[in-house]
Amino acid sequence: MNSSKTALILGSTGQDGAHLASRLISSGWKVYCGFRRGSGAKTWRLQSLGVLDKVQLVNINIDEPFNVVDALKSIQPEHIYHFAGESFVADSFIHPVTTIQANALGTLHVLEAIRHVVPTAKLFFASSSEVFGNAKIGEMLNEDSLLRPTNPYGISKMTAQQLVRMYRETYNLNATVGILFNHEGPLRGRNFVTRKITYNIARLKTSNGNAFELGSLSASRDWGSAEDYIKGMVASLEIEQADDYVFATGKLTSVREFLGFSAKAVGFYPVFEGEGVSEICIDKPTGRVLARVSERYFRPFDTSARMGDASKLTKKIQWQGSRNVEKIAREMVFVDIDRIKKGITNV
Ligand code: F7E
Repeated sequence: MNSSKTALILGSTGQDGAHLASRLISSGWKVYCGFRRGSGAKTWRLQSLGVLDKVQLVNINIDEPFNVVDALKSIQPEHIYHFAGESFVADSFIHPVTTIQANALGTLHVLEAIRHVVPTAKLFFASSSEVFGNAKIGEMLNEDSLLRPTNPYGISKMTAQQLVRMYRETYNLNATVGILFNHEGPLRGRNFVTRKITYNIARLKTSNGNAFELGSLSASRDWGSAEDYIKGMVASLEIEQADDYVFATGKLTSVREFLGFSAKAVGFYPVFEGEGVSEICIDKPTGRVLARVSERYFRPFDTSARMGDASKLTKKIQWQGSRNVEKIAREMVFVDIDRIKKGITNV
C-alpha cells in the first residue's frame, strides 16, 4: 500500500482519468482529480467506477499557468498524470488554434509549474500515435520512428511530447512520455467510432430505431484496451528512470470489422453490401439496415492505418494486453445494452 503517496490527474473526467483514479485509489493513493470548469458535469465516469466520493476534485485549468502553479503548491503530488486537453482528432481541423493552445501550450504550463514547484515529482504525459501521422503501410512504429503528424491534433501532441523530452533532458525532470495508440472501453465518449458503434448497435438491438451513419468503414486502427493501458502507465511511473514508451497491440482492425464484432456479439448476422459511400451493413436474416456510410463523417484528411510496437514497454514492465479487440467490442456493447435497459441515456 502507498497510503502516504499523493497523485494528481490532470484531465480526470475522461476515460483514462477515470480508470486511473480507480486504479490508484485501489492501491491506496490519495488522488486529486483535476478538471476544467465546465466539465464538472462529466463526473459520470468516476461515479460509474465508484470512486467519485473517494477522490478530491480540484478545478485546474492548464491554460492558466498560475492556476497550475497554485494547484501544485497546495497538493504537492509525487506522481502527476497529464491527460488534459483536446482529444478528438476530427474536431482539431475545426478548432486548430484551441487544440494547439490546450495541448501544446497547456503542457508547457504544466512543465514549467513542475520545474518551479515540485521538481522531483514524476510526470506521465499521454501523447498519441497521431504524432506519427501517415506511416508506411505495414511499418511497426516505435519510440524512434519518424514524427510526421498530419492534423492539428497530432502536431499539438508532437510539440507537447518534444517539450516533455526537452524538460527531461534540460532540467532533469522525471517525465515519461506514453505514445498511446487508440484505446477503448465502455467509458469512451460516443463521438469516438468504437463507442458510437457499440452504443448504436445496443440501441438497435433494444428498439426498432433507424440505422446509424458512419464515415469510412475501411479506416483501420491499432485498438487496445483502455484499462490495460492504464495499468501500463502506472507501472511505467514505477520505473526509476523516465523514458518514452509506445502503448499498442501491433494489430490492425478496420471500422467494418469492429462493427461486425459488435453486431455479432448481440446476435445480429451482419453482412456488408455496396461500396464506398453506398456501402451498408445489413442484418442478413431480417434485411434490416444497421449502418450506412455518410460523407458527413469523412475527415478532410484521415490518418492512415498505423501499428505500434510496444516491445520496449513489454520488456521493461512485462506489460501485455488482456483483451483483444473482439473482446473489447463485446464488453462495450453489453455495457451499452445494460445502460439502455437501466434508462441511462446521457453517457
Ligand atoms: O476514429 C474512422 C475515423 O475518432 C477512428 C483518440 O483517442 O486515437 C483516437 O483518435 C477511425 C478514424 O479515433 C467514423 O476516420 C469512421 O479513421 O475513434 P476515432 P482517432 O481519430 O483515431 C488517437 C490515438 C488519439 O490520440 C485520439 O485522442 O474511425 N471513422 N467513421 C469514424 N470516426 C468517428 N469518430 N466517427 C465516425 O462516424
